[in-house]
Amino acid sequence: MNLKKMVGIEAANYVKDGMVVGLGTGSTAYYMIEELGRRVNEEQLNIVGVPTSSASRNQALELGIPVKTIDEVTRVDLTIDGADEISADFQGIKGGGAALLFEKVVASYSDQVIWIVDESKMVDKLGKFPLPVEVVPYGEEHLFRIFEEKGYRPTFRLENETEKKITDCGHSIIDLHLDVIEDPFKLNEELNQLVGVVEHGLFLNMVHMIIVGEEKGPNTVT
Ligand code: ABF
Repeated sequence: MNLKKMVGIEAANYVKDGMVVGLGTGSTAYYMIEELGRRVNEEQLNIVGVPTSSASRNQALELGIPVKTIDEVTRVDLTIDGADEISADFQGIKGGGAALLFEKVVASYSDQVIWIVDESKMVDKLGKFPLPVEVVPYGEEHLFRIFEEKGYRPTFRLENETEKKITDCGHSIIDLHLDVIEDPFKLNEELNQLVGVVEHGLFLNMVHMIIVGEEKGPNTVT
């Protein structure tokens, strides 16, 4: 079975009747949303979804899952989302799908967070996957230069050959090609202090459970 589909379906089992559910983004979260849609339609599961991107919102609506924005709920019971890399100490890089800002907002107001990944996402140390930094376009060239001077090997995320990628919030994304992040907490502090940085893809101490898709079956790690 497709490993992403396997963990998507497995994670959907943690959703119970009456829950407010954060709906992640990406090709793994896609399967989780599909399964929730099936349960809503076939099992009369009663939930409210809080999507983390326009793509997930559209998918949920097409499946008949009721949705609200994060500001229309007081709390999210459980968020299920994908990730790009997870280190041995359960810290993560997210944002390869450019939805990191909404993903981080929704996760930070969630009682429980589950990440669903195939086994290729599990790494010893973070950093091989380029770290996305979401920035305000006004002044972005200055941030880009600062990252270059620090040796972070920045590149602007592109939509196509000529245009920069613009997020759901109208921001740009600068990817940092770091190879290894020795101290994610220090880098987190450093990035948070830069004016014009809206958010970045380091998700530290934010996950409660990880479901890893392995050939032999889903492996749940808490
Ligand atoms: C989102 O989708 C992200 O934060 C992450 O970038 C991506 C995971 O990708 P996929 O599930 O498509 O491999 O959750």
